[in-house]
Amino acid sequence: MNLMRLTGARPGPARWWRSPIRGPWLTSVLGSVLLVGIPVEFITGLISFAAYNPRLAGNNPNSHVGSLDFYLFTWGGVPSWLYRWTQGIHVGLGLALVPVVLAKLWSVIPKLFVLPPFKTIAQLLERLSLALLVGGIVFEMVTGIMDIDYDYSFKFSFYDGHFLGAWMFIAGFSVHVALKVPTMVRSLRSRRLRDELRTPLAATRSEPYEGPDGLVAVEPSAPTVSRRGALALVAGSSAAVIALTAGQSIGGVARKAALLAPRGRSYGSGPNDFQVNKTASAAGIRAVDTGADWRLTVTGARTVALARDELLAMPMATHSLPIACVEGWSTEQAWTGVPLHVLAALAGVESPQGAIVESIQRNSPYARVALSAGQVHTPQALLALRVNGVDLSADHGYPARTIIPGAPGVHNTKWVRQIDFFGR
Ligand SMILES: Nc1nc2c(c(=O)[nH]1)N[C@H]1C(S)=C(S)[C@@H](COP(=O)(O)O)O[C@H]1N2
Ligand SMILES: [Mo]
Repeated sequence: MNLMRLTGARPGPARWWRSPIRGPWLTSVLGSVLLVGIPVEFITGLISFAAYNPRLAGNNPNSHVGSLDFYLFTWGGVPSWLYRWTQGIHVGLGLALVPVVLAKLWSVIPKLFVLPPFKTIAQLLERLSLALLVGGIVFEMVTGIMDIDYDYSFKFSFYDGHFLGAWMFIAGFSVHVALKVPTMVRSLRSRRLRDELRTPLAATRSEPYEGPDGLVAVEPSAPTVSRRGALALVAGSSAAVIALTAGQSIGGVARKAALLAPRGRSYGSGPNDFQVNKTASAAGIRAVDTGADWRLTVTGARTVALARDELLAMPMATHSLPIACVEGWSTEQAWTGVPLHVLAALAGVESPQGAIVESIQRNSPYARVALSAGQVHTPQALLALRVNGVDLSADHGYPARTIIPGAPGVHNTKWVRQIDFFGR
């Protein structure tokens, strides 16, 4: 395709892109995968934002949308596996859908460059919904992947951006689905998937020409890939993405296969060998802060300061609980420590309505975390001192860290210095 041809007598988009497999059937197959996948992403995403308990003062201090909180509940004593699964699915499925989205965009590319862009008001509205749809999905994929990669170079809060982007995207998505489902159903019926999967390159023909507004090229070029080949490429890419990331949540030897997982895959040896996001030195934790002079301060009806030995002498519990990071990785370990409700009672608060947990660490949005009543009441919620039978390592939060069942990873504060309990 040369420039003359591109600029010559208004060839129209259908002539620029001539792949013989581009057409309503292929677009509809890809669209039907997204029709299932996108709602799962949206719902697991909303769960994730709710799990941050934005309505609790103190959470998301950098957020502007925390006050837009429309959730009718606070995240409380939920099953410990819940967030691990919803967030693992959100990130895992989100990454696996990237090849599908790219293929879908490729399949409709003539539509994105239609000239003039609209002739009627109805077309204008459709174009606007397309802008939200395409702009929204690209924005969500880019910010999501940047967050997983620990790249916060964008100049807004990820929480705000990914949340508002999701709502804009879903608005465009809803309009698009309402407009396109009839076409999708018709197109899917026009060819059988089973037949298509048996059709080799040599027998690949373009779909019937639909006119200048359609996806099928006026003059299709000779096929270089069959439809089944294109679908296999997309499915294979998605499978590869899952294979190279799932190990970060499965753990054990599988973790070594998580080549796409941005965090290191080994953290030394022994009981403390599991994921570390932020090391003690990266968090600016000095040895003097965590040495013999360290005290845990608990406040409520009274204030009590406790040395680590005093905590170890209190009634302790051991629970197998996950840390489930918003970035999708998770890891389950056996934590030993003092249940939070025991500490609340020590501070004279018999029925706590919530708590604020503070870290020695400064300059981190999560150095101060608000917990809900349900989270403090959950018998399994711990101030952990030990993990897998040994003391916490410096990187895992020595002298003490909170482990809250079913809370997002960031709410499991490391290097805890103070806990304020509210209530009576
Ligand atoms: N003080 C402090 N606590 C923290 C963090 C932190 O940066 N500082 N990171 C949080 C995050 S994002 C997660 S997922 C969990 C587990 O992080 P880790 O792998 O660094 O232990 O700890 C949380 N607790
Ligand atoms: Mo995290």
